[in-house]
Parts: sequence; structure tokens; C-alpha cells
Amino acid sequence: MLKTFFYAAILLAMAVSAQSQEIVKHAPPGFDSLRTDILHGVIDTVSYNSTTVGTQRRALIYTPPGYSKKKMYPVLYLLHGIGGDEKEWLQGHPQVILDNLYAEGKIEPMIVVLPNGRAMKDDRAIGNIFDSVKVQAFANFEKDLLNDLIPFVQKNYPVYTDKKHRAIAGLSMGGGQSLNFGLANLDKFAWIGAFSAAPNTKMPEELVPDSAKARNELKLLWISCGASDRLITVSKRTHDYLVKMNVPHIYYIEPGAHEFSVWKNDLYMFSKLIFKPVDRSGSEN
Ligand code: FER
Repeated sequence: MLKTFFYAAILLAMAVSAQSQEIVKHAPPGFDSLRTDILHGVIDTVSYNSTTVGTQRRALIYTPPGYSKKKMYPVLYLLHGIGGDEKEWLQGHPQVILDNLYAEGKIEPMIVVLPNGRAMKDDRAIGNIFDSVKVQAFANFEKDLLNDLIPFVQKNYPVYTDKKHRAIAGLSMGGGQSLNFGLANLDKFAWIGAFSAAPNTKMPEELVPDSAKARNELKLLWISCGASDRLITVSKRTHDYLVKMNVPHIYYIEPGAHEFSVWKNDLYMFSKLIFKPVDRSGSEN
């Protein structure tokens, strides 16, 4: 049987397009402007019992325009950076970006969960945010996510529970978490996005110990970074290894530094790809 896979390396907003996917370039002007002529999703704050941390923990949950308990939704877990918490992504107005995309029929209706990825009792971004205990808490979040938050979401929202309907993405520390947790749990996440992944990202050999498995299990592996971000070495080393091991992925380097303009664009691009059929005919093997 012909084994096909999809690989695209995209540099500085230039595009490589697979047949049925739109050309990836950059979000158009106005993609993040509030429109009053369309329906809007809703962001709620929820609190879940974390057996991992031993506290009630907070998360924000975006439900899309037209949300109904009678429908079923896929879920994107969208993670923040080292200086943030569950509210950090609000700086990038993700609900505006998603509402606009939804109004244009460019994304699948999805629930987006914005957790606090610092899994410790005092999970606020205070004091020395680079403290090793706090950095370790970003790693501990894997257990909280898998054992506490995902079950909470699945109990309280009408969501699909298979991996094809579950995505994980994040900015910086959250990008590292997305790669670390997503690639270590290929039975739970089929769509993984790392925006400007931080040095918490595992080394490539540890991230992808079994390239055949990654190749077979993933729907999308997205790695992006601003061209002038000093953390780009993390994305580059991961991309280089994936190329070497023939693991299909999108590598998208865009103008910008370690900043929200980049992450907003990434959310726009990534959310358009997930929970849709993937065209793997970009290249053949
Ligand atoms: C580091 C530099 C940056 C690091 C983490 C970051 C854990 C995270 C940045 C961010 O989340 O924005 O050395 O080490």
C-alpha cells in the first residue's frame, strides 16, 4: 500500500500548499478585530478538583457561537507561557480570532480550554517565575491535565473523547508542554501545536523515541516561531530532528519575536487546520 505523508516546511510566511488545504501565509488584516455583525462565543471560568495538586484549580472555557449541549465538540487545550496563567491568552483575544474564523466558516466549531499550566498549590505567576519549583510545576501539569482537567471537561461539556477530537497547543512554556505531553501521549492527542516553544521542551530524541509511531498516530504536528525570537533554537532543533526522522510536520517561521502578535497569528493558522481531514499528499513516501 502506498504510504503517504504530509510534510511542509514554511519559511518567513512563504507557503507550501497541500492540495486541499489553503495556502498558509499570514492571518489577514482584521483577523483579530471585534466584529459586531457576527455571533460570538462565550468564555466561562470553571473550577475543577485536582487530585494531582490537591486543590480546586481554575480554567477558562470558550464555547463557540451557537454552542448547544445537544451538539458534540472537539476540544483544543490552549496553554500559556512562563509569566502567565489561565488568563494570559486573553491578551491575544483568542475568542475574537476564533469567532471571526467561525463566522467565515474557516474552522470547525470547537471548545477551547485555557488551563493554568503551573500545577502547584499557589499557581499564580508571582515572585521568581523562573524558580525551579515553578518550572517543575509546568511539567507536573501533565498529570493534572490527563487525570483531572480532561475528565472534568468530558463530564461537563458535550465533547468527543477520542484523540482525533483532542488538540493541545500553547505558547512558549505552553508550547514546550504541548510537545512534551502531546508526543508522550499519542493515544490522547492527534493535533499538537507548539508556538515559540521554550527550553522546557524535551530534547528531540526523547520527544520522539519512535518516529514510526509518531508518523502513524499524528494528524498534525505544528511548530512555529518568530524569526527574531532568541528561543528559535528550540523549535529549530526539533524541526531538524523531525526532518531527519521523516516525521511529517509543519515548520512555520514568521516575522516577529517572543510576542503575542506571533501567537495570535499562530492560533489563527493552527485552528484552521485542526479537526479537519488532513491532506497527506504534500509528498509521497
Ligand atoms: C527559559 C527561557 C524562557 C525558560 C523558559 C522560558 C524554563 C519561557 C518563556 C515563556 O514562557 O515565555 O530559559 O526556561
